[in-house]
Amino acid sequence: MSDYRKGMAKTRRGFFGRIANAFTKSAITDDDWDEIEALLIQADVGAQTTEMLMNRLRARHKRDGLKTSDQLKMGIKEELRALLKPPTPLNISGRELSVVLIVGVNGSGKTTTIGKLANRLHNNNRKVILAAGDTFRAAAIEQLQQWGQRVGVPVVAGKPNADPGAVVYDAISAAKARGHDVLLVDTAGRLQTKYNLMEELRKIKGVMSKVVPDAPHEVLIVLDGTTGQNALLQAKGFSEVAQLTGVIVTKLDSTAKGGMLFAIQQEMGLPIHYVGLGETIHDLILFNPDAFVDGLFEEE
Ligand SMILES: Nc1nc2c(ncn2[C@@H]2O[C@H](COP(=O)(O)OP(=O)(O)OP(=O)(O)O)[C@@H](O)[C@H]2O)c(=O)[nH]1
Ligand SMILES: [Mg+2]
Repeated sequence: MSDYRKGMAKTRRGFFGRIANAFTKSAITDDDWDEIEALLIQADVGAQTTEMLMNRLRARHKRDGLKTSDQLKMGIKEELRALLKPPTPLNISGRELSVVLIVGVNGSGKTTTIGKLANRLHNNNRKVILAAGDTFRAAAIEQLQQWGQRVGVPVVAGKPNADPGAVVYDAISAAKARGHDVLLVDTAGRLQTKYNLMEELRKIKGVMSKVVPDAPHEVLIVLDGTTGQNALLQAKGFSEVAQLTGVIVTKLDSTAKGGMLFAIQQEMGLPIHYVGLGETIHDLILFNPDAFVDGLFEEE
């Protein structure tokens, strides 16, 4: 809980804090409802999800006679909480080798997240290995190798501009030969609208399933928590090509919004596994819906 309180200070001072402050008057006027609705939209909750929330809140207001600002604040917290599913563990156990493909647009935090996730799994006694599937961006290979060193896990890499499918093939072979049980595959950032790059992703997936028939076992999109509604378009675009299985939201420590998570769960139905609350190796936290909603509103 305290990780969320600390990490989400910006979010709390932003739009959700203003929602909480909207509940300080004794009587709730029409203007107040409009203000709450506008703030939810500005906090990136999304038009569709906001409308549904407002309807539920109004119904609740009528039914339960929510009068004090505290009651209404509790009401909105409960309704927001109800939009979030409890987290599910990653599907990376019970087989010889589990393969996790990490995808997303440029700079969303993929490589950093792989480093942090590798550290978590390594500390849980998993035999982790990393694949430097971003052969495109200069210095991407070194960046992943540095994470590998920091965590203490091997990294399989090719030459700059090598075919990422070939690197992935080598990494799976190495993982099997050396008895590793989790392979995390980094990929180059790409816009979901770029056809050729999305086809490359399809090819990478194809290579995986050729070597390990049911791989990849997880396809996780890393979404930058400061992106807002565009994150939904990213998730939809990547899902069409790479059949996403889950989401990691980074940089929640750097946004005054954070409502994107509600829209992602409501409209995509994808599980959110982890959130990034900072740049250090320890700043990847299991997604906790209760702590997240508390973190949006509660004062220290
Ligand atoms: N504040 C904060 N910064 C983060 C978080 N996660 C990643 N970053 C930063 O975001 C920047 C980009 O991270 P990368 O991991 O390189 O992103 P990427 O998606 O691999 O980028 P490309 O490979 O270029 O597509 C770095 O400066 C990271 O330190 C987070 O949870 N919080
Ligand atoms: Mg990267």
